[in-house]
Amino acid sequence: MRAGVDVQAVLAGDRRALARALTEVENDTPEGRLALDAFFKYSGKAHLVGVTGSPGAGKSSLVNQIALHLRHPQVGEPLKIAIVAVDPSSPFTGGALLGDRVRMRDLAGDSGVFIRSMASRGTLGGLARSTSALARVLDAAGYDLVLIETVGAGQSEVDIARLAHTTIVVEAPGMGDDIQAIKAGILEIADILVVNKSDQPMADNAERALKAMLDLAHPQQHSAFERLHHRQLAFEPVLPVLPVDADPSPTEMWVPPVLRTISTQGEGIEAVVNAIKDHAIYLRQHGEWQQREAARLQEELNELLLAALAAQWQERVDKGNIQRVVQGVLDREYSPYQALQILLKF
Ligand SMILES: Nc1nc2c(ncn2[C@@H]2O[C@H](COP(=O)(O)OP(=O)(O)OP(=O)(O)O)[C@@H](O)[C@H]2O)c(=O)[nH]1
Ligand SMILES: [Mg+2]
Repeated sequence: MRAGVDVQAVLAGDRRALARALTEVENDTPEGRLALDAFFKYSGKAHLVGVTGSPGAGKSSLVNQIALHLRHPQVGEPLKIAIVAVDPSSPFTGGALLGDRVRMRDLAGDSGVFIRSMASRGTLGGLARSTSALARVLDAAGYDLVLIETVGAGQSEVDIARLAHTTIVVEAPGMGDDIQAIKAGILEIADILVVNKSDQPMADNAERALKAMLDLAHPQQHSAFERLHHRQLAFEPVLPVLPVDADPSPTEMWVPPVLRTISTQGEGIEAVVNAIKDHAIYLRQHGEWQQREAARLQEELNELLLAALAAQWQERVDKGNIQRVVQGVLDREYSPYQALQILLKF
């Protein structure tokens, strides 16, 4: 017999129950959906930290070191850490998972760490949704910090920045001119920039290039989150967008630090951990933490509503009729707007 998700056991810290819950949620089963509903009210506390960057830049090594550091702090209590590795099953990076597991062994056996690999299957949108759902379960399960590793590639980078409170972009030296090409895009998403493999030659160049890019960037930039969400909300929301009472001071802006690390030797990690903590403080002090939660939840609701309305409409309407109207547009018989009027009457 198949047991469902034991929400209470997950909340009580049962790792096997958690693993099972994550599987159901990742597979988007009916049990998984019910569990997500039940977990929702316990979520909203964890600091979600995205780690992205080029294949092989050292993301897994860095994540490993950050987790180790937070588990063995010099002062204070160790945080409970969850790691979600979005398994890059792309042809470029296939096979990285085994390596990740090997490096993650430093953390194995620590009951305050939970590591989960996720297969990146399905559509990008689906991946973003399931990453967000897994993070929500881990958050509800009491993990203080959820590190989400994903290979930087266009949309997935933007998705991670929209999900995470703090986005770390990891680069390695020796990419020469590529670093310029690393697209001004990373400035849109990076809250913390890391030049990993600084034991290698060209680390200075990489650092300089990143700093130069930052200097060139618009000085008025707020955090990555703000830029993305303002852009996102430029889309017409279907639901009213409720304002959040927050007034970020324009005099105090988060400037993404550029930090050097040697993840294989654990060097420079403390500065990264401090930057993560500082960023969380910054977000909270400027009301961005709350704004971001609000924006994310409202977007989610908006998306669900749009999808449900479209599905309802499609169920109601005869496919043949839709096709005829679409054909009418292709034949220039109706304009798209006229077609819409017809479709809405079906
Ligand atoms: N010299 C040097 N090698 C490093 C450093 N950090 C990581 N590496 C090595 O670089 C390789 C890739 O490291 P990973 O941590 O797997 O990189 P990744 O970005 O997670 O890789 P993918 O997930 O496959 O994109 C491994 O062989 C690491 O041992 C570093 O600071 N210095
Ligand atoms: Mg990796």
